[in-house]
Amino acid sequence: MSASLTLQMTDAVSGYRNLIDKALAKYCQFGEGCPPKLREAIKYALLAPGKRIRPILALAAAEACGGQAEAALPAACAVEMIHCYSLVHDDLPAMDDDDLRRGRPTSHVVYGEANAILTGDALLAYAFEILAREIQPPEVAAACVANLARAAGPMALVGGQFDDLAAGQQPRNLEALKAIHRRKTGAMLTVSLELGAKVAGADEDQLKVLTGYGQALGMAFQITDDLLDTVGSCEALGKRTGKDAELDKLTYPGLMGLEASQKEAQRLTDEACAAALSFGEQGRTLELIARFVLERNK
Ligand code: GRG
Repeated sequence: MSASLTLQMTDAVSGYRNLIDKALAKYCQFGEGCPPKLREAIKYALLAPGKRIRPILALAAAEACGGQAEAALPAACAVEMIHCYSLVHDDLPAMDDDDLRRGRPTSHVVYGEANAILTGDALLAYAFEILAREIQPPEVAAACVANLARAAGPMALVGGQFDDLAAGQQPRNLEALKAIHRRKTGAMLTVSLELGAKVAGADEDQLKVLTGYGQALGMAFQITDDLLDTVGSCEALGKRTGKDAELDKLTYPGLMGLEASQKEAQRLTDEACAAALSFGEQGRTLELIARFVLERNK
């Protein structure tokens, strides 16, 4: 990644990251009834050094639509909680069986399998509590709950994961691959933007542009993820590489080759950038995020 893009990106999102990290830490102060060990396991998973792309997208979308980033913080934290739950469960021995995530041993390695399952369950439920309790007005809260539940549910995240795990029994073609990525990766990125926009009172046209941006970004993100699993470094990524081949997963480089995959990721990134820039100056951060997703090495 170019040094200048790294600098611009750090500059544009470090304020967002600070807000998000402080809010996530605040949400980890559980009251009576939450066992101390469970609190520790939740903090371990949620406060680990991830890229925070989804919550950053929520805040950037709120601002692109003329709203305040702070008002979108509960929505931003809720999407990161769902994302972290999905990572903890994805790493379990029954799923991808990983021992390294975000540069650290995975939750089940540190806390045991049953406790890692419960950590994910807790994050899943807590995300919805936060949305329902903290988003105002109540109609917007209800819309956010419904959208996030859909993105995390059987027709999106869980359905995509289900088919991904059964990749050996799926048709091995581009359509099947795209259908998995749209649900497993794209839906959570797109809903992050939608929630931020809804809190900011976005209109239908703004939501439509953001959905287009999210879909292109989601696919570019996943192609890059596949490429990094093939040619990236375990050290930079903080997770094991070569897992896709080991698990016989359907991937872009596997189906299209490296060069065509890189070209397709570039095309989708250009599409996302054009959508972002239709917001004018207010869409600059979204444009930077799209370029970062393409050029990232972790
Ligand atoms: C268990 C329901 C359920 C779903 C799991 C997260 C997931 C779905 C699978 C992880 C494997 C994978 C490669 C998913 C697609 C891309 C993705 C979600 C990568 C991880 O997200 P990043 O790169 O991670 O934003 P950080 O750690 O930076 O937040």
